[in-house]
Amino acid sequence: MACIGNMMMADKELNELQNQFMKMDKDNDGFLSIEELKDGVKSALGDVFLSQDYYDQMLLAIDTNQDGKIDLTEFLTAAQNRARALSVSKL
Ligand SMILES: [Ca+2]
Ligand SMILES: [Ca+2]
Repeated sequence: MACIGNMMMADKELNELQNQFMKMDKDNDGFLSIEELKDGVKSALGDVFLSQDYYDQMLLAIDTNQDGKIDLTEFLTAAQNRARALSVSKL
């Protein structure tokens, strides 16, 4: 697995995110496709409508190596960035 050692994240939180990633990865190929991302967001947020543009932007933001799919490292980085943004906004 890619090095995520310098992430300041609790093991429990990391485990939960890994579980979430595996749940979203329906075909178990180790990557989230845009379709799997959509399904994951839908099951997390309920029955909301988000435009194709929104998902395209989301994929662009998360997919740092630009291979068109999201690996675990990218997923964890995105989750951590979001957590950081949330904690900053609370200050
Ligand atoms: Ca997949
Ligand atoms: Ca990628």
